[in-house]
Amino acid sequence: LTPMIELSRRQDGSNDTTAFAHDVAEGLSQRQKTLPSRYFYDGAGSKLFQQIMTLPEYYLTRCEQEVLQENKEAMVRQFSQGGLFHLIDLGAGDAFKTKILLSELSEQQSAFDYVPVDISGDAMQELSESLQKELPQVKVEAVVGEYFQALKWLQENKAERKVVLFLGSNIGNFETAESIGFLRSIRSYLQPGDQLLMGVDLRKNPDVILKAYDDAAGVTAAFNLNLLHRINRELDADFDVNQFCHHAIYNPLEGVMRSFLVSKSEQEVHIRKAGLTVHFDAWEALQTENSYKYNIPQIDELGKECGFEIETVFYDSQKRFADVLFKV
Ligand code: AVI
Repeated sequence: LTPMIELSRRQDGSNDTTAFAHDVAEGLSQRQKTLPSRYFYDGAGSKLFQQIMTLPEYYLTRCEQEVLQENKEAMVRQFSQGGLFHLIDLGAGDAFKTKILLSELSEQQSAFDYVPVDISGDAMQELSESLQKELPQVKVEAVVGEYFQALKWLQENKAERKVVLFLGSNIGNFETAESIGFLRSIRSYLQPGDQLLMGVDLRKNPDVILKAYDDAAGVTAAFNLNLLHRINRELDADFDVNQFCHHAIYNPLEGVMRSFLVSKSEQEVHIRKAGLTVHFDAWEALQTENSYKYNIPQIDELGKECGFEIETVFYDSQKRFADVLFKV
């Protein structure tokens, strides 16, 4: 059996209920209510996200797939320059896109092992099994945990060469200060010769961006609203989910897509496991997600602030998305 390291308490990938209750209570007690987007990804939320990735409006996944497909040879050559390495995939999920690189790595007979990291234990189990069938020659050591827990893994294996993958524009869901903190901590566990391949959604026509987060079929709305269903399920709450709607706006000055849940009426919600009663005014907005879009000079600056230097920028044919290879 493929080894799995379990860093989260629960197998189903959901976070510890106490931490969830704490974060929900904190977010909903603020004057401008918020909920952290990392709680989108319970079982139902992860399935909805998989659906989002196939939507015609959600260009990000297809664009990144094209970037990887068209540049896999060059990427793998650049990864393999320094010999034996660990390929660490932060937020691997079903690793649909990483498999493009894994096949190419096998093809070029690179000396590496694969360390997918994800908060979903189910996803890591399925990925380990699917890789055993599809690419049995690849050595896999899946890690179940949040990003910061994965950093511990990096620390323990500090001396060995590493290539870190942070794909899918996941960096976009961090605030700028968080991005800096996160990239700096990754950097602190890396050595000269190590690399980071990071997926970034680029600034573009605001209409294109907006549609990606407000699709015609309403899958993104369901994904956003699932957060309330999850609070009902896990924290014994009584959100009337029909009394909320999804609303998304793009601010082209800041380059940020913001998503909200808006209360359609004045209402009270009881969240028993958080010991909280929350009042919503009619049309009060609760912010659930930020998705930052960047241009390359901003990414260059972000990298430099965190001790990384751009080695190569790989684009899709429409320059909607980039995978940026950094070196330490
Ligand atoms: C996971 N993350 C990069 C997605 C994004 O595009 O910000 C999550 C998402 N939210 C709505 N649609 C997709």
